[in-house]
Amino acid sequence: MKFKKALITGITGQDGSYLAEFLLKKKYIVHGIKRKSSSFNTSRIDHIYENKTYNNKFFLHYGDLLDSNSLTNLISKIQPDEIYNFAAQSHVGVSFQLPNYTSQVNSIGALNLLHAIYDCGLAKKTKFYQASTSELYGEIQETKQSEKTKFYPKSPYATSKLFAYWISKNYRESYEMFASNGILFNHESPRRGETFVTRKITLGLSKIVYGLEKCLYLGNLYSLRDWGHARDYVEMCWKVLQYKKPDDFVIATEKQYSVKFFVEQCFKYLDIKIKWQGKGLKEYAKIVHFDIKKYPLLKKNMKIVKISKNYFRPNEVNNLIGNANKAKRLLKWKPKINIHQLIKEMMDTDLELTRKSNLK
Ligand code: NAP
Ligand code: F7E
Repeated sequence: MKFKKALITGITGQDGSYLAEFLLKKKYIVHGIKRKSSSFNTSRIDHIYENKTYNNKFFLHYGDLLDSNSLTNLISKIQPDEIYNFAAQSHVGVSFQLPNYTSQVNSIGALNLLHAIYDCGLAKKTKFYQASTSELYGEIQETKQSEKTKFYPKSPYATSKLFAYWISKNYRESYEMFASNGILFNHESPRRGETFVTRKITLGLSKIVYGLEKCLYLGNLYSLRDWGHARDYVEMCWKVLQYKKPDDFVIATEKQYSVKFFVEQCFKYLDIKIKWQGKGLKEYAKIVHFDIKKYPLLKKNMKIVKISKNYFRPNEVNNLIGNANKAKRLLKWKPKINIHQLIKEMMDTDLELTRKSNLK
């Protein structure tokens, strides 16, 4: 039996790790590109590498989206059936400080990959998935954003992803390449990077509960996001490449919540009652009720969440909510995990992680 071969860029990231697990369960041979790093960067995939079931099925290679030679060499050697381009400088806030680097990796990096496929003579064989994003909608032009909504990127990150979106379409139309865009709305998990807001909240509150930190500092509490679960969404990325033709799909839960709501739900899950006071940069949440036996290190009236101007962006995307009708209809997909299940999984994992690291 011939197994399909997939190549994943960004395999050490949140989505790359979940997609690798998903494809291995589907009997794919999975190759991943990891960057050279001065410290270990494979914690999200070590468990796969160490799993004997996946001996000779899971391979890691050094490479970089900015090193086109490494991409051409790998693609020519592996001859993958599917490539998932997840590699990116993916932090919107950071992209304002690293606009040039972000554009190189996210825009030229995607082009490097597409052209490597073309140069290797694989334009008609290798399917290409581009990790596009709801950030393309930025200053929204329609209340629920679909594949037809006009883009209005508001950050170097979003603008760099706009190039990647269009260059993928260009290669589709110019060379009949199977190149598709998944326009994914925010998706989170216990493997989410620690500087993205949901993980910052679940990890930050866990550290406070265990006495390792005193306060959680956040930026804009009022931005609205459509948050799904990464494990759920990578299945969708795969489905996008199994569709009969290359196309672009919005993936979203179609439900919207504020950052403040996410914070409140985490406290609710912990069974700690808080009260918000103040406005603007002076807004804060203080503890009004909790069980001292369960949380001996907390104190009543302790200011547990404060606002810091450091976490505001020069230009904010305030309001995102997707319309995933096309994906539901054509790919027979719907999200399985709701925000409360997501919060439970993230809080439980971070509490356990903090408890263990506290014992060391
Ligand atoms: P992530 O956790 O930040 O992972 C990014 C990955 O890209 C990491 O493996 C990183 O390697 C790698 N990378 C960065 N620069 C690279 C380079 N120059 N060459 C090769 N690899 C490089 O991101 P994610 O949340 O999994 O998201 C996956 C993709 O989907 C990204 O393209 C992101 O922009 C896009 N996206 C994400 C969301 C979301 O809500 N998560 C929504 C829409 C779109 P290191 O581990 O070495 O840093
Ligand atoms: O911010 C606000 C922040 O950094 C969400 C990336 O995966 O999803 C992600 O981009 C919201 C923003 O994600 C803090 O201002 C408040 O309004 O978690 P985030 P993001 O910017 O939506 C899209 C779809 C991607 O494609 C990206 O790759 O939360 N916020 N206080 C904060 N954000 C952060 N990071 N830290 C705070 O303290």
